[in-house]
Amino acid sequence: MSHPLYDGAVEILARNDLGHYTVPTHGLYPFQWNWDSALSALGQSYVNESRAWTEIETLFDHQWPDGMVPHIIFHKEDEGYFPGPSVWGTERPVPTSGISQPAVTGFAVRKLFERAKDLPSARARAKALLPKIQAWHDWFFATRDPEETGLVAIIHPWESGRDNSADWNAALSRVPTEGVGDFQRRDIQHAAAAHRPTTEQYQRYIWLVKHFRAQGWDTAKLHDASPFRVVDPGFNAILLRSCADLAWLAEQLDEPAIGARAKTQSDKGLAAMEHLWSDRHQQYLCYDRAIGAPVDCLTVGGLLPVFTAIAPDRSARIAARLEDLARRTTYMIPSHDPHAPEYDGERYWLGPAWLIVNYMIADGLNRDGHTEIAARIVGDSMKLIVESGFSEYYDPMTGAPCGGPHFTWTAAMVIEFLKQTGGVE
Ligand code: 9WN
Repeated sequence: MSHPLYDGAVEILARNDLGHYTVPTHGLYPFQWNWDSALSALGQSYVNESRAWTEIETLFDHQWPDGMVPHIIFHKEDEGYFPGPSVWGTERPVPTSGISQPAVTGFAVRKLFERAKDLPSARARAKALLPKIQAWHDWFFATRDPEETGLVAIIHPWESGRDNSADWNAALSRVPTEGVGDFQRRDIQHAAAAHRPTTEQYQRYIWLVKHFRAQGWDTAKLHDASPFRVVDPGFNAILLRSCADLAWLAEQLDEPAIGARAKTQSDKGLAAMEHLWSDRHQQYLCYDRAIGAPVDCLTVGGLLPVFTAIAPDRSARIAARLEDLARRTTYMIPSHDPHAPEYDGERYWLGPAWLIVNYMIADGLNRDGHTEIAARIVGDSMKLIVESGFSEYYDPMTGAPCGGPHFTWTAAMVIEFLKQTGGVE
């Protein structure tokens, strides 16, 4: 059965499909992005199962020998994006960036496997991916958690996927801008400057890239060498959910050693996550590892832990926080609390709602039985599409479309929501 929104979403996936990988949107983001690919594969799996596996396989074809899976793969040249391969200078056979992104692939591969129609192929493809995903997780724990706390730090705001979140303001202010040199931003040629990070933030982003490049992209050195080291509860929750899902997959695929390792990582991380809980704010907070202090900031990063198996009491409190936000917002979920001073409803991760975040949070809420607030989140997501199209993100008060148009992972999430709610068969 066809449905206009389903058809529209399928059209966007096709429009952005370059054969073995998908761009988030043409123009603004002309390459393959890490977590975009994993989440987009979910929607794609209903349209073309084999193509969905290919999306993730392509990503892992560009895994570094040390286990890292880069956040961007520059499959072919395109002058329309800054910073491109010459700024990163990672000297990989196919150029890539030198930092990573939220490790949502373990979760996505489990979903692809569970819903597969072609089971023999799914078994073979999941089994081949399993050790690669485990190597990536191991790389995170080895290089980003040198003191073995159970939680990893990001060393660049771009790694979080929530680039200009206020969570990074204090840590980023300690990153210098001296010596960065002149550069031309390309993003504001494709999207409104008011929807994007500031140029001062870009200067600090680029300073970090140049600093890491000066270390020869030796990823074992970068954590300690970086002035920016933040433990993000959202980022860790995604990684820990992927570890748990990988453990589940390993059991199905007779890989007991991977299963045991992944489970230990998930259990240890979940216990450590408790240290990020704030009783005062009734949500999790980031932790600035460079100065050893929590980050007093109310962002969606602190609500995302509901995506992983946190304790029922914590999950209930997150649900209550979301209910409170729902009373103050037209379209859930604002990426930043509208009462907070830094809130800006159109500026990227300082307020706007993102469908991928809505999807992950609704998934955890449904699992834990908080179905009413989950339904509100899914309902708002669909309303945004009907009213404003398949945009990158949306103003949570007005519903105005922001950022880039014809967005792949937004379309993929629409397919997911339609399937979940029985909107399409
Ligand atoms: C930098 C592709 C990516 C997403 C991120 C989002 C944005 C890039 C940018 O676009 O970041 O990685 O240039 O602004 O913040 O989450 O993966 O859609």
